[in-house]
Amino acid sequence: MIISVFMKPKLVLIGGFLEGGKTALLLKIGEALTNDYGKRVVMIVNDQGEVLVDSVIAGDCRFEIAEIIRGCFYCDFQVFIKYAQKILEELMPDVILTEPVGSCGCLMPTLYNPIQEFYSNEFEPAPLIIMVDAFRLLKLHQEINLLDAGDYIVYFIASKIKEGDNV
Ligand SMILES: Nc1nc2c(ncn2[C@@H]2O[C@H](COP(=O)(O)OP(=O)(O)O)[C@@H](O)[C@H]2O)c(=O)[nH]1
Ligand SMILES: [Mg+2]
Repeated sequence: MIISVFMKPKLVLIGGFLEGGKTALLLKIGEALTNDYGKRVVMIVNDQGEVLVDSVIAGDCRFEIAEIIRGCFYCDFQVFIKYAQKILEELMPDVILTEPVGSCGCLMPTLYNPIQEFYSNEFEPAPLIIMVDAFRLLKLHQEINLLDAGDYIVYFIASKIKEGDNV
C-alpha cells in the first residue's frame, strides 16, 4: 500500500488510569477538530468494561466512533496496527483518536515506539498525552506513600505518568 505523506493521519494516543478523563478529552478534541477545523476524525474506543462518557453512549458525536475488537488489543500490537490500517483504508481519516485501557502498562515501548519505528509512513503519532486525576492521586497518597520509589504499585503509577509528553 503506497500512501502519500499528505494522507498520513495523526494518531492521537491518550493514556492514563481508569476514570482519568481520557474519553472526555478525546471527545473534546474530536469535536474541536471536526467542527472548528473541518477534519475527518475517527475515534477508536475500547471495550474493556470501562465506562464511556455520556455523549458516546448517547451517540451524540459528529465524528465516527469505530467499533473495536473485544479484548485489550493494545497488548497485541499486530492486532492494533491491522485495525488502524483497516480504518485508514476504509475511512481515510485526518486524525485517529484512541485510548488504551486504564490497566495497560507503558505505552511508549508497546505502542508509540513501534509505530514510530515501523509504521511512520502510514501514521504520524502525536505527542503522548497522559490524563491524571490529581485529586484522586492526592487521596491515594494518603493511603500509600507515592514517594516510596521501591514500592511496586508506586513504580507502576509513576512509570505510566512519566512517559507522557503532556500530563
Ligand atoms: N468534573 C469533571 N469530570 C470529568 C472531567 N473529565 C471527565 N470527567 C468525568 O469523569 C468520569 C470519567 O471520565 P472518562 O472520560 O470516561 O474517563 P476514562 O476512563 O479515563 O476514559 C466521567 O464520569 C466523566 O464525566 C472533567 O474535566 N471534570
Ligand atoms: Mg474511557
